[in-house]
Amino acid sequence: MGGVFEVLTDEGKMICYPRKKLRHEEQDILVGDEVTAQKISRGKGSIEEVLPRKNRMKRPVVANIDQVFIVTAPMPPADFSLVDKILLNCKTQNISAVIVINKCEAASQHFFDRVLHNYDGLSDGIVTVSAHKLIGIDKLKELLKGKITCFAGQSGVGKTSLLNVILPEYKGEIGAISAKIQRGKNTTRHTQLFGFEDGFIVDTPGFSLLEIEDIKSDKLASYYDDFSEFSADCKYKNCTHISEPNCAVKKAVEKGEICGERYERYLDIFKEIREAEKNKY
Ligand SMILES: Nc1nc2c(ncn2[C@@H]2O[C@H](COP(=O)(O)OP(=O)(O)OP(=O)(O)O)[C@@H](O)[C@H]2O)c(=O)[nH]1
Ligand SMILES: [Mg+2]
Ligand SMILES: [Zn+2]
Repeated sequence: MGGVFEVLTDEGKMICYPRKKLRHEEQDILVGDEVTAQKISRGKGSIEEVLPRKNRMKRPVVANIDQVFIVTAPMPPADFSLVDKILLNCKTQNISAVIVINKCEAASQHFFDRVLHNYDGLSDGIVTVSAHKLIGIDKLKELLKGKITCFAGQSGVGKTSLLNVILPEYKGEIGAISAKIQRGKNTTRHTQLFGFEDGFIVDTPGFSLLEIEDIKSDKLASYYDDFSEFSADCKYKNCTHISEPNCAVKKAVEKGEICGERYERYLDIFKEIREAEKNKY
């Protein structure tokens, strides 16, 4: 926070400033980074070096994550495009992703069906939970063991509420949902790691915009596992499933074998990436 870092060492936590050299190189230090640090006095030190990362997420900004819990809920209205994008980022960074449906006590059957229709088989599991009614919490704890897990998702879905239940000593601030605009209030402001059962949990600020930067538009479809079983039958080998003739993916959408609203969002994400590419070159 504010250029100061908490580093966990064999001797406990140490408050560290980055070495001038690191600041000079403009090498950013991320939550989750492994670093070498030099002790200066009791509980204080300096970060000397950032060690190579096994992965890094752009949003939320974290490094060296084993899995992401993509938290979604019926309230505020779920943004599945954001879920798609977080899934895409997990794929490119080799991070497993679990979809967590929070506020299950307030969700309709239609909502569960919709999540399943969109994502069944596309993540490393879908878990139904409620932070308020303490449903599914043991299952989450089981999944958290020994791993570094990042909670990600829209503002107001209940990431901090879940963490508070899992780790009562965390005491993260919880925000109400704005009744007027039906949105979370961006309550969590920074990303922080907390130890839990030989692993770590990371609470992160909610967000709504996410730019896909490391996937080229013509490769986007290759990250959609739900398309791949059909795309072999497209007329063109490099079919983007947009307007090409004899596209097996589009046919599967028409027959309801691929989730239609997920395909519609694919078109939007494709367009977004195309626009960004145009502006770049
Ligand atoms: N009905 C219901 N509401 C919940 C549940 N869990 C959290 N909430 C409510 O959802 C609202 C937002 O909760 P937070 O935990 O602050 O959400 P967040 O995802 O951390 O939001 P940001 O920090 O803004 O990203 C609060 O009003 C919570 O009381 C739940 O299981 N059921
Ligand atoms: Mg929060
Ligand atoms: Zn096609």
